[in-house]
Amino acid sequence: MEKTQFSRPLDLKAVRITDAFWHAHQETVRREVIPYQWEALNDRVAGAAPSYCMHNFRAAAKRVAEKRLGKAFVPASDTPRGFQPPPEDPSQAEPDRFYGYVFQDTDFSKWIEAVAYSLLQHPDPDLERTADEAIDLVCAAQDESGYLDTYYILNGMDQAFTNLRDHHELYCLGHLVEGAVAYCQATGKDKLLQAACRFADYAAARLGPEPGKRKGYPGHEIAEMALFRLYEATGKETYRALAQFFLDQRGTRPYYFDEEASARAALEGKPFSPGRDPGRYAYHQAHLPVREQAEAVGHAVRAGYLYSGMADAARLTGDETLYAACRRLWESIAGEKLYITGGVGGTHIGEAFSYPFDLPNDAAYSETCAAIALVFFARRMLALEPKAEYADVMEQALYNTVLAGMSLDGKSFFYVNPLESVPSACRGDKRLEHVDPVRRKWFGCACCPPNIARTVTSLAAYAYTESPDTLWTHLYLGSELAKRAGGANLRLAMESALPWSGRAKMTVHTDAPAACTLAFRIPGWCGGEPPAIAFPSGIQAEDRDGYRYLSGVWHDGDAVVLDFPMPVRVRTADPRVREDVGKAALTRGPITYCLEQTDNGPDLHLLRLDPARLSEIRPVPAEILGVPMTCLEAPGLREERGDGPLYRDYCPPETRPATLRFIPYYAWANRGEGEMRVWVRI
Ligand code: FUB
Ligand code: ZN
Repeated sequence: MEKTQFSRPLDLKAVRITDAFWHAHQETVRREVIPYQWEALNDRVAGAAPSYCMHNFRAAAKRVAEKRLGKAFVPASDTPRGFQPPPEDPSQAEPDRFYGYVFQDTDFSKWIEAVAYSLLQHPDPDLERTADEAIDLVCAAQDESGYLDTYYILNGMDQAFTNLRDHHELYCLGHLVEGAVAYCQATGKDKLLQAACRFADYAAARLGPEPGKRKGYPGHEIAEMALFRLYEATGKETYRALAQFFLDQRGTRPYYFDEEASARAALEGKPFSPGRDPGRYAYHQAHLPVREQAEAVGHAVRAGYLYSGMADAARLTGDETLYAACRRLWESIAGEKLYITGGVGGTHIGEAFSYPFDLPNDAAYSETCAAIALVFFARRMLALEPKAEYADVMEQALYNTVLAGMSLDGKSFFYVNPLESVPSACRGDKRLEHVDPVRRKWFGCACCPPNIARTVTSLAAYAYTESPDTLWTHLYLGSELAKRAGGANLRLAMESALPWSGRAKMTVHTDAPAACTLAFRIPGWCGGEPPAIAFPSGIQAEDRDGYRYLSGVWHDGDAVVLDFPMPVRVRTADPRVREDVGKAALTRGPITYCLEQTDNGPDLHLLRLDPARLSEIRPVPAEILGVPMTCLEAPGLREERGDGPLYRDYCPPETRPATLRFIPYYAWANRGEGEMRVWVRI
């Protein structure tokens, strides 16, 4: 790993997405999700759980104003611990009380981040005004000390930072920082950034290696990568040092989470015992110092955010041991714990990674946020070393699980993304209690919808990275971008037919001949078939780590035409994935496909692909809710259910021919409730 070779995402201001596929999704987020989210944050959505997010900021702003006037703090007599159940009817809310989850503030932070990215692509003075007013309220809720977490402002700041394991203050700080940096970069307005810096300064004054400071780290990671981002945005070393401290401290002994729990118990005059569950530290990835970790474990979102922070640190410091840990963790995920939909998290117990190769389809957790966390990690690994394996997984997660998290109309969302769904089982089986057969309008714990919004609106940040003389294309998105290289101002126009066909073209516009390298990922989904890549004569080509490097002097009007084979691939899983034995999944390009009851009738488990006719599987153009896409038709068989007793003597099942119609996984559950499955018998 050579630090000099690190690359970085393009400044979002330098890229404009024109892509037919993704621009449509960005528009859905802009037109539907962002306004809807704002209504949800303000408890104005009929039929959806009120968020109380902005209510909490209003209540905290009132408290802060009263404090300034010297009014004594009187906590509610039943001061809550953790989740504070909100009244169903927002008009019943008490103006001084906190409601919802301890991390309710992050609903705002993720919303403002998505707003920032959206404003970059699509200026909107009304939305910007709403955002500015929201920022005024959030900033009014900041304590004079810089502390800014409404849960403790309203329930007693003397308790701040006493439960880092469970109470998410550093998670709130992390999301606030992410939103604030994005909003400042998009609009040039730094009011929220100043507030985020003050909160980060507050944290840095109380947490760290120096004597007198707490030796704690986040129970839910994100502050690590957010503080690295804040450091890069402001140049202030304090933030880098705090993020680095969080990484270095995690998993060391004595366990900080036990120490803080013990201190709380002592205050209450209660005995403390750490308990004997060996998994209690792994849930928070605190079972080992980060440089010793080798297996992705615990809560999958937390894990992905931690690994992203570790990769940031490796990039900023060139720390080889951190890089090696990132590599091992990446291999653990990609080699043993990744769904074919790009989802992660095989068990709902702890919303977590399960043991290697435990990837149940119906009971999958595969939280939308966890796939997003994996996208973050992949992007950071790409910045460390451009290897197509990272971009392949990033693309797989984006086009499948991340997109499946949102309905095609942007009006409902999945939190859990199973690979097999039978609605009656979801309702009848305790094991599947966490699985929704259809998307919901909103969630009490609404982490996923705003996470989708901020990811989809910032997609350009995942498509490219650059170094002074090289531009890497990781994702093929129709886009226009600017880059300075070889003493010239380049404007590059990418046209792409993905994900439905493998054709893409990059045209170079330049004000002077420019010596530089354009590197293009050769997607893993080509399946080993060689791509056809045409480029101007005089340009040198070299293949490395799944990228075609084209180097030389580029002239105005030069073009690179890429034609990637996009065969239908019939995929099987490692036989250690017990649930997939005897089954196959279909993929084409970055898209993973599934069967739905609407197209294929009920009892999808009785359908089989015909192994003798796999070459006949063909792509067919289709529309779902007016959205164009490519579906697949495959010759297959349907087993007859037959009447008879529960158990019967074996005889070969009767079958009849059936044409199996597959749709893209991301588009499932848009046509009412019904069965779905990705892995089909073969
Ligand atoms: O705890 C904050 C977020 O809520 C997590 O990332 C999600 O898994 C959900 O539990
Ligand atoms: Zn989530």
